[in-house]
Amino acid sequence: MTISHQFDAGNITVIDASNPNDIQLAIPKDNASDFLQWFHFSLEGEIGETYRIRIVNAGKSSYNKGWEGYDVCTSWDRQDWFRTSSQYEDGELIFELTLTQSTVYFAYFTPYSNERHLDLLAWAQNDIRCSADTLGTTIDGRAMTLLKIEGNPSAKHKVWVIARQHPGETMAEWFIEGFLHSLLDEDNPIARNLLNSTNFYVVPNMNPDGSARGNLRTNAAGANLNREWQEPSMETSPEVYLVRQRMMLEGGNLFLDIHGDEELPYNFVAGCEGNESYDEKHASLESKFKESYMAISPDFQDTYGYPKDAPGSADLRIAANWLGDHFRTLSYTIEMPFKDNADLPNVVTGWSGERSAQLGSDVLFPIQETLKLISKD
Ligand code: GEM
Ligand code: ZN
Repeated sequence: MTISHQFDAGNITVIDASNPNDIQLAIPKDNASDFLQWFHFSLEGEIGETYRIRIVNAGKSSYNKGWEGYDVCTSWDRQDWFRTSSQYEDGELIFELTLTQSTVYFAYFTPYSNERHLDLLAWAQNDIRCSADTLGTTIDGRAMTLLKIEGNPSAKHKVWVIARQHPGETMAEWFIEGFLHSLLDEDNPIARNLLNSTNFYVVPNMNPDGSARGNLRTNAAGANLNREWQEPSMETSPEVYLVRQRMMLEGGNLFLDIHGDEELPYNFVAGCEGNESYDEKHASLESKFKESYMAISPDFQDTYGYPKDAPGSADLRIAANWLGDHFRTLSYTIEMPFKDNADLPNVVTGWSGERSAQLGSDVLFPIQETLKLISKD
């Protein structure tokens, strides 16, 4: 029996794999940091044999409440992913599977590989309205790619959508895939309406190095990019430095930062209520965005989410907070679950890449509705 992780975003350590009924694994930390939660590995064994796996350091992960009610993402063909029932007991994540073919893959969430990322960039540029800018390179030498989608030379709005600052939150790039497919769909009336008045600036992967390395939360320098927005540096957070620099150059009327959440089994947003600059106008834009999102998608809700920041207490190192304060406009963190949407569970897949893509497609409507309010200014 062989456990392997030597592939894109692979991440596991084998403690003891001598007994198929008690395979002991551990999740390594992100490089140069103490964060740990993302895992991705393959198991090759005997068809018909049952393998029982214990991730023995699950209780030491960054968000260990994330294992309560969590089931491991599993795939035979690396395309179709489903959930394997799992238990979180005494700090260990335990699951077992009987092989119906010789190799199976397990991951914290459906992976989004660098190859798929490059395919998405290439596919998008096939559309004459979409062009790519390399803003610079990351610490490991990967391109920081901005996609510009411009439908009308006289467009007056600019919308920015960035994703996967936290590389293990792969649902974020699945969201972008769905978002781009709908935005560039010539038969989508909301997309056509939006592109008549709005240019889009999309960064599908803010952290390509951390993604390939199999990190949960950091880049190649061990930086948590979503704490770098107040003072980014080319030395430790070039990804943020380059994108923020371009945002300052271009400006923007609406900003979305796409993430995943380990603990809350819901889709939700986190806003700028703690910013000192937060006012009634900003609050009205947030209300419009949320009510529009709930109108178009029963997968979105506004009952559960992060505790609200007290007035004036916002951490401006966080992208959405810094952007909302600097540009004085709607700036939301969108969160999707690693578990499932408890309001609309799917016992086979849990929350999935496909459902993330659908939510990304649906976000066109709240963007449209919120820009109508912004246009009235
Ligand atoms: C979160 S964003 C944190 C937002 N918190 C509040 N109170 N606005 C992060 O970076 O910790 C996003 C994420 O990691 O998914
Ligand atoms: Zn995140």
